[in-house]
Amino acid sequence: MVPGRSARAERAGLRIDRAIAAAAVTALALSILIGVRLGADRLAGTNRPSLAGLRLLAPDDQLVTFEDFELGAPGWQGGRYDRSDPAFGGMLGRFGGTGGREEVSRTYPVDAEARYAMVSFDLHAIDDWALEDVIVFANGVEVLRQNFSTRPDLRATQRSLIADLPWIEARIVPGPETGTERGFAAGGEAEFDQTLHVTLTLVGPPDALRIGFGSTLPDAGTDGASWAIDNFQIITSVRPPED
Ligand SMILES: [Ca+2]
Ligand SMILES: [Ca+2]
Repeated sequence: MVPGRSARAERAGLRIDRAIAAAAVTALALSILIGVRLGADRLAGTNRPSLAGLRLLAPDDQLVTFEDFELGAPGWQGGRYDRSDPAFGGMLGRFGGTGGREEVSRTYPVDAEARYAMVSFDLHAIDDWALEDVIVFANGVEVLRQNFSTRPDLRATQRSLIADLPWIEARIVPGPETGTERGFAAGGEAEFDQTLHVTLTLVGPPDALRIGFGSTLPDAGTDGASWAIDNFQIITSVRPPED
């Protein structure tokens, strides 16, 4: 369970976990093929990648938030907002290194009946990365560590590390512009930009769900390399996303 979950919800979540385990068996064969291509891996070392998908609102779903950051980034602790490059538009960012700590976060109320929370966003890695990480947190727990580089000698080892926890699934798909020069510093290939579409499915979300971000970039500034978040969405449901 996500930290903060009530005992009643944990009992319900145990039943849900078994249902998810059965569904995951059928999905695993296909997802392994995609995961190898993306280089996804579990933090504990077991390959367990999966496909990204677009979720449309169903009758049981609740839209908790959708934020495109075109007018600002209200409610984000440590947040800032940038719309200085028209190729990117408004986004939550840009940020540099945080020493690996969660320094940008927002907390959302979750309906007590919700069994799943699907958190999705675009993750931009801008300019010259050398396999440093962007880290995603759920209620303070590290759930995803994604490194980046468009340097030709480092690009092949880029990968996603998904926490080996029973209550988290992650789907990561490169956006169509990834690996090209999109904006900000326009230099050589090392300053190309990347965009990943990330979807996290949390089983048994707590009543107050905090999503946070940090990075291991060495420089707190954003001149050499930076990251940003856009199109941040949370949907909760009583149904698993595979339905
Ligand atoms: Ca935007
Ligand atoms: Ca760039």
